[in-house]
Amino acid sequence: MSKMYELARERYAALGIDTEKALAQLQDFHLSMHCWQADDVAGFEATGDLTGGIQATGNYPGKARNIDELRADILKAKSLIPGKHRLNLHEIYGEFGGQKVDRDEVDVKHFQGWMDWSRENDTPLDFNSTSFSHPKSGNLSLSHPDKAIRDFWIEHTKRCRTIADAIGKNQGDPCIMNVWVHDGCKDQSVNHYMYRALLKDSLDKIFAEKKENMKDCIEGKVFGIGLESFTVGSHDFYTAYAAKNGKIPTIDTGHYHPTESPADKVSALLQFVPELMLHVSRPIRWDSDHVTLMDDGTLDLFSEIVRAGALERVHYGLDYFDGAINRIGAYVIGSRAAQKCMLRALLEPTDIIRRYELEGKTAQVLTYLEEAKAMPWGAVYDEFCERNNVPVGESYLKEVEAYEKEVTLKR
Ligand code: RNT
Ligand code: ZN
Repeated sequence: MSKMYELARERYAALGIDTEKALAQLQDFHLSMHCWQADDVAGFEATGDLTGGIQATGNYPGKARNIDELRADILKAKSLIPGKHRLNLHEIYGEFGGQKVDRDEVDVKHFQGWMDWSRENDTPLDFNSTSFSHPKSGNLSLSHPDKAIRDFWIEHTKRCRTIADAIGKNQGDPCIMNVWVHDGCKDQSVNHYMYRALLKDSLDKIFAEKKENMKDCIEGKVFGIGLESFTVGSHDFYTAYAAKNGKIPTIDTGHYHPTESPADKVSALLQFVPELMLHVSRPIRWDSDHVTLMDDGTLDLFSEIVRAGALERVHYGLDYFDGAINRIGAYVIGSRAAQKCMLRALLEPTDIIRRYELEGKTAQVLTYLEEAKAMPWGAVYDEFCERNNVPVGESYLKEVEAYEKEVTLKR
């Protein structure tokens, strides 16, 4: 135990906070790392461009080109992140063995290798259907007026649920499956009621079959690039759908109006839905998917979860993809930043602040919130890294740089 940690433990104890308890809670805080930072959301179909209103910018050398490279990169990143974490897969990351497997043909067998990998590496998996980057996606998929196209995507998403269920069974822990579709209109349009009725109907068909080993999440957003005027799966649409059907809304922190607070959704939604999925990201001016940092928005989000006593009701996915920086570094920086936000939330002297708030003593509330910012939480995080045998502080960079030199720059 370091001297710094011992001092920190005493300072927190004086506020009634047990740092050992916070460390144990942080150990039990599992991120679902998104596989798609490793290759800028390309996947293994090799069909071409990223479409569906999302964009990865930058051309930093060394992205993963195949499943072996992707797995190696993920394991490298995981070795520099304390704790045990999950991996979030998209359907386009299946093991297709060089065959063309269309989205309505995908099968559990294409993920058998991932399931084996998951067991070997003690990394539970989560899953996502993939409606973007495909000739049949266009501007509309599950809400397409053409029944044949809708049916294609319904079949795809049903198959993804079957795969997620097999994954959940394999790992003895539910696989969290996210549905995000980009459906929308670039310009003025008048058939909104119809598109949303079609999306509702498609979702009803997709979710009709009960599955024991997976959980469904649905992710709304404000707009996508090239689909600026209208989004079929808006937040109102999915919030209502989730509340009515007991589904899990996904809060992607880049999917709201710039001054809207994703953190404020937590205590509202959890009154009506069983659980939440997060896509923690960092939007710069739009849903730009910059690497997560320890910023106010992320701190607020995790603090609201802890204050709501909802740690166990939330799944902690990451969702960013920056093609302009070292991608292993991106994983490590973002994952560690998310952990730091959670640790700071766990170390907040909330009981004291709650009492002052109920007594109407705002200066006291602000004092404790402000002073918490300068408390020695960094020493507690360093201790966490040490106990988990991963590099403390910026020393992980040496390993990121060595891996770049020896592996990714040779690609
Ligand atoms: C897009 C959504 C979605 C994707 C991933 C790749 O705006 O955030 O979650 O980022 O599915
Ligand atoms: Zn997302």
